[in-house]
Amino acid sequence: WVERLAPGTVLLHGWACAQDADLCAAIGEIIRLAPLRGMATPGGQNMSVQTSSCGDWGWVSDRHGYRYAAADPQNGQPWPRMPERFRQLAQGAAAAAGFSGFLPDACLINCYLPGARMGLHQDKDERDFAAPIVSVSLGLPAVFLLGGLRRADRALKIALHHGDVLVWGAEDRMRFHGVQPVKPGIHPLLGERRINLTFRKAR
Ligand code: MD5
Ligand code: FE
Repeated sequence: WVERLAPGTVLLHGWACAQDADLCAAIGEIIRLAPLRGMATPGGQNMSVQTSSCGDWGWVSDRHGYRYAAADPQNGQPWPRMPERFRQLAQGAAAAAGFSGFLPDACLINCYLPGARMGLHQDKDERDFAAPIVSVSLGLPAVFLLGGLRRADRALKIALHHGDVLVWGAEDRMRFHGVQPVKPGIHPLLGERRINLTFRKAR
């Protein structure tokens, strides 16, 4: 079912469940070409989440800052192509949430092992804040923190399960958000991890 959490925030429960095996196979192929890796923040902290990317642009972080890069810094090669089914999934979910014509050029793959978390932050490395962001949750469940436009604003806790798709746009695009530490568990398809696909228009 479709749940509007805020004016520009829509949770599509189980939206990706029917194609979970196809998505997992595609993720496996991408991370064979561009392996998941831990990145350091500009402050020198190691992130607990492991990341990779596909599409025209990949999100990278190092001592010089956060940015989108056309090549994987680990091997100098372009990121793997974004599979057609990824683009269709993101575009369809965005349209169902009221954002038609979404054409993502970047897909970040975040892998959370038990204990991994993401601190409160805003997504502001993209050029065009008018495009929505689409997030697909797979594997172990997680508690998502949906904050406000200021860091100190109280955050809503939202349970995200396998197959859930969240779309953010308009006035909610710049909300602070994060993910609480993932609890240990075993998912039948993905095993001991949560994978999140984040689709964006980076450039
Ligand atoms: C995740 N990833 O579950 C999340 C899904 C990231 C990240 O946050 O930056 O890699 S995307 C959540 C998101 C994106 C844009 C806006 C908002 C949430 N929001 O306004 O809450 O790995
Ligand atoms: Fe984010």
